[in-house]
Amino acid sequence: MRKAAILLAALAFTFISCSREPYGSVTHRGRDGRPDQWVYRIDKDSYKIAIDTNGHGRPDVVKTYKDDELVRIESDRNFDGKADLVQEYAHGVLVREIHDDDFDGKPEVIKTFRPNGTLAVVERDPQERGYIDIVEYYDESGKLIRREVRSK
Ligand SMILES: [Ca+2]
Ligand SMILES: [Ca+2]
Repeated sequence: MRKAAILLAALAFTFISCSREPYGSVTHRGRDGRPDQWVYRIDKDSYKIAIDTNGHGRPDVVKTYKDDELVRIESDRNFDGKADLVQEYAHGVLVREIHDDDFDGKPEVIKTFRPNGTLAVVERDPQERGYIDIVEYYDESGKLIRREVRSK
């Protein structure tokens, strides 16, 4: 289950880097006439909106919509062409974040949020091997209440 989650995240992380083909139809251009927003249809219910936030010509934020509801935002925060933060939404509320905070292309932290927006669980893979080693549980005030270290 945990492994599947990480695999899924890894898959998600490849989206920006391996899309050599066009990012989709251009829906907006910057002042210099260069495209800075694209829409890409996945299937009849889903599409992605890709946004170039810093004018370097390729998307660094990709939002996925299903039935016109935001379900996922992938961000490339250091502009190296690879997504390093994935945020998942359910009914407009952030439920999960997958972080690659050292920008090496491998996620090391997964945060899960409660429906009221408070952080509930942090799963850590500090060695970035694709397994969760540490699970931290937080109460609604943000206090760490339990920390589990998983043995291999
Ligand atoms: Ca990046
Ligand atoms: Ca990483």
